[in-house]
Amino acid sequence: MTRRARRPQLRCPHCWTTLRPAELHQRCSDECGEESTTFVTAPQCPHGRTPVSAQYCSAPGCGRRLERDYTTNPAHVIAVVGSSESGKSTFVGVLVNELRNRVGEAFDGASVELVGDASRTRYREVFGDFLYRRGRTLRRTDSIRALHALEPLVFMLRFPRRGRLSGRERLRTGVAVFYDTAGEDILDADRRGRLERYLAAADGIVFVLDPLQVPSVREAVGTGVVPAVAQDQVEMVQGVVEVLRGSGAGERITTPLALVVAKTDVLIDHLPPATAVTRPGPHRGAYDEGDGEQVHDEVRAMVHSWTDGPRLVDLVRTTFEQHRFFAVSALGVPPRNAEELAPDGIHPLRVEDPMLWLLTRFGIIPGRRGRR
Ligand SMILES: Nc1nc2c(ncn2[C@@H]2O[C@H](COP(=O)(O)OP(=O)(O)OP(=O)(O)O)[C@@H](O)[C@H]2O)c(=O)[nH]1
Ligand SMILES: [Mg+2]
Ligand SMILES: [Zn+2]
Ligand SMILES: [Zn+2]
Repeated sequence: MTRRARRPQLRCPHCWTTLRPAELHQRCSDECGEESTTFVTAPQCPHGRTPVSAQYCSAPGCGRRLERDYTTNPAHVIAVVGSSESGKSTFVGVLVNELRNRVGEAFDGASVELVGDASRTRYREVFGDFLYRRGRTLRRTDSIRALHALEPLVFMLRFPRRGRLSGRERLRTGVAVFYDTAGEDILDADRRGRLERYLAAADGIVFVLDPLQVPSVREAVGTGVVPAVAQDQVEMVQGVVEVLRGSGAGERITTPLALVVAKTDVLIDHLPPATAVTRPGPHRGAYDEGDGEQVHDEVRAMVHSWTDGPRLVDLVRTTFEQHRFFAVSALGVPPRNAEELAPDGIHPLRVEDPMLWLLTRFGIIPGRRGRR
């Protein structure tokens, strides 16, 4: 397993400026009551009082708040890309909920929490309230979401990990930063510059493949809620490759790529009888590599059978040093219509798999080779 050397510097997750820790700003606490309140990080404010613990980006025009968890732990940036309406936002929204609520159960003593009020508010307003309180789909026309586009969701991950030699349990911590891009970002030349910066900074990429935008699949599954768009999935992956190359990536791209077939609930009747895709993920206390490989083989074969599938499989094989296929259903069942979710709620299937695989790449959780 290759793990990238950690960078000594820190990057602002909002403006991507690289900063040295000593360059970060701090602010006076409310009690200080002085007019001029921003200063270069120091134990005390210029007025001799204790500053707020958070630090702030010192890049001109940014000044965004960086939580302590972010500035003191190695950060792993995960970019979520894919065509319009492929299910990226729903995937992120459901995954965050699963990580916060269920990962502690599967990984004894682990916790995953959104960091800072900005991330928590953004999650609630953009994802959580729609999906879990109002039973609504995440419509891209929604103005709140447009406003928050490309804002990061920052998580703190804490996983207990037993030292190989000492046998002692220590907490492995890491920060993951999630970006949910919009489908248009890949194809629109004006937006590519921004996407390029995010992808260049990414330590892992989740590419969401929408089976319902593939002509052969769309034909096979028939009616139901189908996306208004049908973008060429190969072209989208190709677009991401071009963006990565534009930002200086070499012939073989080293950023791990998770290719995630979304919306598997619509494929149920078309999967092989003993499919691994519809049984719940078995990852408890570690990422189960055997299961991961089985799903990978099956999903790769499925993608291969799609319209233009062989081109897609070939493209990722020749381009990405580390890639793996996944299959998830964020909702578990198709939505009732374009606006409303099914009345019995959200029952995700394998939505955590890609994230757990990436966490093994980052060295935050262990991978386990089982008997199979
Ligand atoms: N059947 C099914 N539909 C889903 C699933 N996840 C998302 N969808 C539907 O797919 C459509 C698009 O979902 P979004 O999450 O908004 O897709 P997106 O990729 O973020 O779209 P843009 O932001 O426009 O690029 C919505 O109608 C969702 O309800 C799923 O797990 N199963
Ligand atoms: Mg979206
Ligand atoms: Zn900044
Ligand atoms: Zn002060």
